[in-house]
Amino acid sequence: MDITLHHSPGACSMATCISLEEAGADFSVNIISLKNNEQSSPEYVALNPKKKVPYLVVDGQGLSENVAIQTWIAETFPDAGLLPADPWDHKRALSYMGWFGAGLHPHMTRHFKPGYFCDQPEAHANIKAKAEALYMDQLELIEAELTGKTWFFDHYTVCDSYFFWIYDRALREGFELSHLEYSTQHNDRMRMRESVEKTLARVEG
Ligand SMILES: N[C@@H](CCC(=O)N[C@@H](CS)C(=O)NCC(=O)O)C(=O)O
Repeated sequence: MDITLHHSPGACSMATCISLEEAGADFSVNIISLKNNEQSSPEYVALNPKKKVPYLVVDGQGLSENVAIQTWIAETFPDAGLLPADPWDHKRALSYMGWFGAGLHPHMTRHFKPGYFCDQPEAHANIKAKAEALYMDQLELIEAELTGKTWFFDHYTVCDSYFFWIYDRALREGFELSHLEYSTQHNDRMRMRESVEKTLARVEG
């Protein structure tokens, strides 16, 4: 299988990369620098008109959306056990990933790029403050889910890879997270995993 992950440093495709490492997949990474607006280059738009990362190309076929890609990784490399086997827990895992992708990520985008949403620079600080508050509300809910737990389920899953990015990105944006005890411990635990060490060294620089 020929697998290429299109990724930008700091982007949510970091979670995809961690899961590919966890799966033991043989894959290459193609850097699409969002900082340099490479997602809008004619070459990339021809590949992925959504102008987003992650984008996974497997034997010439492309797949977008973290939820779908993470599910594909887990199902293609079943020995890694990256999704719960129980049907209900399996759907709960999809629910977590849907939540991270649709319930948190958009707030982060507003914090990171307020100019995408409003042309008036004087309003940007207000957009950022609201986005941070909305993101933090959701993080408090995740903290409750993680309380007393090592991982989201009774073993490591793609939800843990995805949440690593959700937390890490907030840290990079300067959000105060230390009071989120279990989420912070989750992050510390993740940083000790080979998949995360490899990802940070390989694609984050
Ligand atoms: N719904 C997509 C969202 C992907 C997304 O928004 N990725 C960001 C990076 S974290 C991106 O590519 N942004 C392009 C831009 O900022 O123009 C998913 O969950 O995979």
